[in-house]
Amino acid sequence: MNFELNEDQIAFQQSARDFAERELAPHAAEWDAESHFPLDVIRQSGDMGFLGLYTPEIYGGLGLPRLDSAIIFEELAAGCTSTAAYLTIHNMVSWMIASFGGKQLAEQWVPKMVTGEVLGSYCLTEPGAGSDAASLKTRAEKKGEVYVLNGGKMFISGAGSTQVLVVMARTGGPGPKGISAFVVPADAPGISYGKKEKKMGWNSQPTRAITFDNVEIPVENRLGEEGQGFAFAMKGLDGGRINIATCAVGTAQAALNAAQRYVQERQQFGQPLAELQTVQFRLADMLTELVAARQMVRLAAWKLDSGSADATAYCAMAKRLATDLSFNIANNALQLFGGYGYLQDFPLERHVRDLRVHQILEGTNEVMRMIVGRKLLQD
Ligand code: FAD
Ligand code: 2MC
Repeated sequence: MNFELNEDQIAFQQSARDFAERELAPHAAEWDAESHFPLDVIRQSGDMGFLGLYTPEIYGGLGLPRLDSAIIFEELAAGCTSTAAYLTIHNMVSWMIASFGGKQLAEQWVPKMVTGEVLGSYCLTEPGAGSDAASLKTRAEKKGEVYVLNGGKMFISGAGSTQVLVVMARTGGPGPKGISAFVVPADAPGISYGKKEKKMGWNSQPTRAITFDNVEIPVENRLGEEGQGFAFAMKGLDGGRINIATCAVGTAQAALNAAQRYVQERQQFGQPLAELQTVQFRLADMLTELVAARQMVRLAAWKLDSGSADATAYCAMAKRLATDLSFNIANNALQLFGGYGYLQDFPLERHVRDLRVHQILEGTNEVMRMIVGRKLLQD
C-alpha cells in the first residue's frame, strides 16, 4: 500500500493549484459578492481538461480515475469553492451522458461539454422530492417518437446559464423503478426558469427552479432503458459525493493555511497568538481532522475506481465525514481570526458560508448516514 501521490498525480495537482491561484482565488470574493457566474474562466478551465476529468477519452475527456480527479478538484476548491463545485456537477453530467447515453447521443453532447461550449445541469430534486428522490413526480409521457415532459425541478445548479439538462422523470409507476433519465436541451420550447435564488453561499453559480410544460424530447434522448434512470442518477451521485467532499477538504485547507499565517502575525498579550498552547492545540486538531477527511475521500475514490461492492457506502461515509469536519475546520479558522474572521475583508466567512451547503446537497448528511447504516445492517 502506497499513500504517496505518483508523478502524474503530483503534476495534475500542481497544474490545478496554479490555475486556482491564478484564475480563481483572486476573483472568488468578487464573484461571491456580485453573484457572478464566471463563464469565461469555466470555459478556459476546459483547456486544462477540468471540464471532462473522468469523462472517457473517446469523447475528448481526460478519462482519469476518480482519485486523480479528486486531487484536482481539491486544489480548484481552495481557489473558489463555489466555482469548483459547479465544475464537479458539470463533470458528473458529462460522465452520465457518456456512460449511459447511446453512442450517437454521447457524440452529440459530450465533446462540446469537454470544451465548455455546452455546460450541464443535473436535475433530480423537486419541490416535494428532496431526500426522498424516488418519489419525484415530473412525468415523461411517451407519445410516438417523443416523450412529453411535464413537472418541475427545484434547486438546479447552473440552471438558466447551462445548455443541457440531465432530467430524471417518471415514465412508469411509483418508486425508483418508474424513473427514467433524459438528456434535454436547456432551451427546448416549454422550459422556463425561476428566479436566481438568493443563497447563503455558492454565490458564483446560479441556482434556479425549472418548469417543464409539454416539453417534447426525442425518444433517442433517453439514457439507457426506461426504469433505469434512478440507478443512473445514484451512480452519478456516488462520484458526485466524492467531489463535494473533496471540494470541502480543499476549502478547509485554504482556511487552515490562512489561520496558520494569521496566528503567527497577530499579537495579543504581548506575544503572537501562535505562542499560546490552546491555539497550537486547536491548529493541531484542525490539521489532524483535515488529513483524516482527505484520506477518507481518497479511499472512497479508490473504492469507486476499483469497482468495489461497498463503494457507494464509502462515498457516503466520505461525504458525511469530510463535509462535517471541513465545515468545523473552516469555522475554527474563523474563530482564530477573532472579529476579523467575521469581516468580508478576509476569506473565512465566505469559506464557512460556502461549506455549509456541502452538508446538505448531493444528499444530506442524514441521508449519507441512512446509506451507510443500511449497508452495515444488510452485510
Ligand atoms: P428534505 O429532504 O426536505 O430534508 C429536510 C431535513 O430532513 C434534512 O435535514 C434531511 O436530512 C432530513 N431528513 C429527510 N429525510 C430524512 C430521513 N429519512 N431520516 C433523517 N433525516 C431526514 N438538486 C439537484 O437535483 N440538482 C442540483 O444541481 C442541486 N443543486 C443544489 C444547490 C443548492 C445550493 C442547494 C441548496 C440544493 C441543491 N440541490 C440540487 C438539492 C439538494 O440535493 C437537496 O436540497 C437535498 O437533497 C435535500 O433535499 P430537501 O432540500 O428537499 O430537504
Ligand atoms: N448505484 C446504483 N444503484 C443504486 C444506488 C447506487 N449508488 N443507490 C440505489 N440504487 C438502486 C438500488 O439498488 C435500488 O434498485 P434495486 O431495487 O434494483 O436494487 C434502487 O436504486 C432504489 O434504491 P433504494 O431502495 O435505496 O431507494 P430509496 O428510495 O430507499 O432511497 C436514497 C434511496 C435515499 C439513498 C436516495 O433517494 C438518495 O440518495 N436521496 C438523496 C437525494 C440526493 O442525493 N439528491 C441530490 C441531488 S443533486 C445535488 O444536490 C447537486 C448539487 C447536483
